[in-house]
Amino acid sequence: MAKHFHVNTPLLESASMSRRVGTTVYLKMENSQPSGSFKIRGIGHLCQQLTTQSRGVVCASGGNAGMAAAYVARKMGVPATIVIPSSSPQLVVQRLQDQGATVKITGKVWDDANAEALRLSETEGLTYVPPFDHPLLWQGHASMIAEVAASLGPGERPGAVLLSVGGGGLLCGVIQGLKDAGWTGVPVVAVETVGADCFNAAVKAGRVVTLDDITSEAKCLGAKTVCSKAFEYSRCSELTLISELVTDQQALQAVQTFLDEERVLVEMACGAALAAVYSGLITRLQDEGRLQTPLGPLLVIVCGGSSVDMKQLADLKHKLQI
Ligand code: PLV
Repeated sequence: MAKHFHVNTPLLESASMSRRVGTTVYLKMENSQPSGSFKIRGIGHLCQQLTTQSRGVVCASGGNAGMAAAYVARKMGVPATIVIPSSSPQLVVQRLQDQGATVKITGKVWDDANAEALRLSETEGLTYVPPFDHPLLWQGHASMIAEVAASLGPGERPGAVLLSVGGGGLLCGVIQGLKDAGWTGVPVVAVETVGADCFNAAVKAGRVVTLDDITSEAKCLGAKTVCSKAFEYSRCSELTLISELVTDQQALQAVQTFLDEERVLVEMACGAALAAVYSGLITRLQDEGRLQTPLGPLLVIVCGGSSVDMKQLADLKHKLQI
């Protein structure tokens, strides 16, 4: 069996983003993973550990965890059932089926789909693959920071890391990777969209809370409850974890600017993080003294995402009146 399913992704310097924030911006291009997002790192690692004797896997997903699970299962020769909510765009169904998965649509948001996935794992004896809340996922995701460390070389470290948060798996993996690299002090800017803001809500409330609904169009950030590890990290005094929100309009605008300037199409879940550069959020954090000035290189996790094509982009622009 393959040693792992993910690929080493490029670390690219963006001239236009560097100009905007006034420091070198490095893009970790997780969009170029075989499943279209970083999710394959964690899910590949988890499946290698847990599914050697499996009758099949079941994963509840907004789309990208499912894409990763379907890809890995196909490579392992194991059947995959992916449960997605009705809010996932139709194009996701086709892409999952292209990966050989059986697709089931249940409920309105990810949490509903997850209840069904858990039920199927019980009744059908399938191995449940969680999309964001498992130590093996975080361990797998951490490999992305190890790659960055190897690319940057000795002595160079990021001034800050920028990423988006759905259920918090990417955040936990990146923090794990920063710890492993000896970069614990590097601030992490964790971005969500308004209406898919379970991490920000937990930070504000001082406890893990469950959102009433997901009202953002960034459906792959749409978990109602953040994983408790992410919340724990937000309380950890050794870490600098900054939770910020952008609007759906800012996230979508960022998708478009990124397409124009970097020639890469990502989904809104990723646009949320990119918006921190394009909307001036990073500069504001510096003005407020929450990030240093001058700032060391900004590492942007381009988490990617498959839930987008030109039609979906046009539909979202229409819906959000951009
Ligand atoms: N998406 C999960 C959870 O959805 C999924 O099932 O695919 N960027 C992209 C492109 C993503 O797909 C996700 C998660 C994230 C960022 C956020 O990662 P997380 O959930 O580990 O914080 C409901």
